[in-house]
Order: sequence, then structure tokens, then C-alpha cells
Amino acid sequence: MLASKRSAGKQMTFEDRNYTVEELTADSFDGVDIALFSAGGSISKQFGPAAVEKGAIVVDNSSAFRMIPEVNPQAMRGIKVGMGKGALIANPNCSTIICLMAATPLHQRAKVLRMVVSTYQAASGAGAAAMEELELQTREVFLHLSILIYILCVQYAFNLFSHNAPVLPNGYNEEEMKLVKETRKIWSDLDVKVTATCIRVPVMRAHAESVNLQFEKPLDEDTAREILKNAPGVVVIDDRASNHFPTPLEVSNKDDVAVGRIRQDLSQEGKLDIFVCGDQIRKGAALNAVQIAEMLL
Ligand code: 2RA
Repeated sequence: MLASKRSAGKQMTFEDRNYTVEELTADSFDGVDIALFSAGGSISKQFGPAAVEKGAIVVDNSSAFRMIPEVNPQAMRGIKVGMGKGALIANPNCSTIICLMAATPLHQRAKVLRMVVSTYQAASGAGAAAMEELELQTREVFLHLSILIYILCVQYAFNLFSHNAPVLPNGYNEEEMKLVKETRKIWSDLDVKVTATCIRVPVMRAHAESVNLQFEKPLDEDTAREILKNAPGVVVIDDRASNHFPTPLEVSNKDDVAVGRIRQDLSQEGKLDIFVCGDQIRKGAALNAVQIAEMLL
């Protein structure tokens, strides 16, 4: 386990085993087969190439090209531990992974021409501090200390706001443009039209996404539901009679992405609406990276 000099020496426990954090240096990768990076883009840029140079296969949670095992395994063709040279494989952004886990099986059947995504992203996507902030603020609001929040900081509790990523000259923020660009990369389709609106919501760790899909070939809702029921890593929760559909709480701490509200778009022929929920920490980041690493063995 590698980290900055400041964290070196700390003890971490994972599955009842203790690990001592070591300082990350360019020499940290001698004899390493697989290196999981999740320390932000600048660290990946600085140390990813050094790790590849030492022959490690880097699975990176922040960089250039993107891979979801159930969606585009071909992106890893020929990359294996012991092949005698390193490689760099990147985890897509969490909102992209969760969206494409449901949209891709439908795309593979009827080719998506245009995708409109509205995301409702959990605090976990902004890090552990944001989760602590949400919990603290929620307590404070109930303890009638809310005036403190309005003075001090962004209110997560009982509030939602446009995603905290920087807004670009085109008016989209970086989170939205990741969905646009990564979908085209992962589907190897530079023509697919994607637009997204990413919102941060007062939910701890699972993202929700409303997705409208326009297809090249006809695809009815019953066929779409059957495709999704058989899609790897996806569970269908679509019970209209009891109004039971995916919720962030129901998918939290679970590996599968849940999809429901599967229906024809009544505003235009050839379109479907779906609603997707997935745990941002698991399938949105850590699980996807570990699945990539497992494919390398
Ligand atoms: C978010 N993209 O803001 C992040 C998760 N890594 O939710």
C-alpha cells in the first residue's frame, strides 16, 4: 500500500490483514505485476508511466482510456500479467460506468444513436469528507443549527446542486463531458450523441441516473427488459404494480447495478427511458478496478 510521505508508516487493515503504508516513489514498482492507482490524475501522470516502465500493469482510476469488464473487455486484448511489459488501463468515471452497465446491452442489440443522461450523484463521489459533511449537516439541521450551515459552507443536507466539477466554456461541467467522451471511447463510436446533466444529491454512496435512449433499430420495452435481465452485473427492479424501482439505498454496498422504469418514450418513436442506480464506491470505482485486475491474471 503506497501513499505520500505524510501517510508512510500508517497501519491499514483489510479483511483482517494489517498493512503498513509505504512512501510512493518511482522505485516502488520493482517486481510488481499489477498496480491499482486511485490517487488522482496528477499522481497517475507522475507515477503511472514509471510503474509501466518497471513492467507493472497499471489499473488507474483517473486517466486516459477507459474499460468496464462487462462492457468492453476487448479493450484489454493481449494484456496479461507476465507478458514481459507494462500497460496502462483506466477505470472510467463512476457515472459513466453505472450508466453504461445498463445502456450497453441495449446498444449492442439496437445501436444507440443518442443518449440523454440526468445523474443524481451521491456525496461519496466527492470523497469521504463530503460524506462526513452530509452526515454532520443532517444532524445539525435536526438539531436546529442549520443557520451555521448557511454561513459556513455548501449545504449538502436536504439540498441538491449542480455537480462540483469545473464548468467549461461550452457550459457543460467536466463530469458531464466525461460521460460524453467516455461513452464514445468505450463504445468505439465517435458518432453517438450524448448529453448529460450531473447533479450532486444528499445521498451517501450510490448514484442514480435517468437515461433516455434513441435507437437505430426498433426495441420495445419488453425486449429491453429481457435483455437487461440477462446482462452481467445488472439486476432489474421494475415492479409497476407495487411502484418498486431502483433506489440508492437498495443498491448501496452491492456489486450489481439496478435498472427499472423501463418504458417507451411516449414523446418520440424509437426511444426508451430507463432509471439506473449503482454503488459509486463499488461498481463506480473499486469493484470495477479489481475486476479489471482479475482479468489480467
Ligand atoms: C463524482 N465522478 O463526483 C465522481 C466520482 N468519482 O461522483
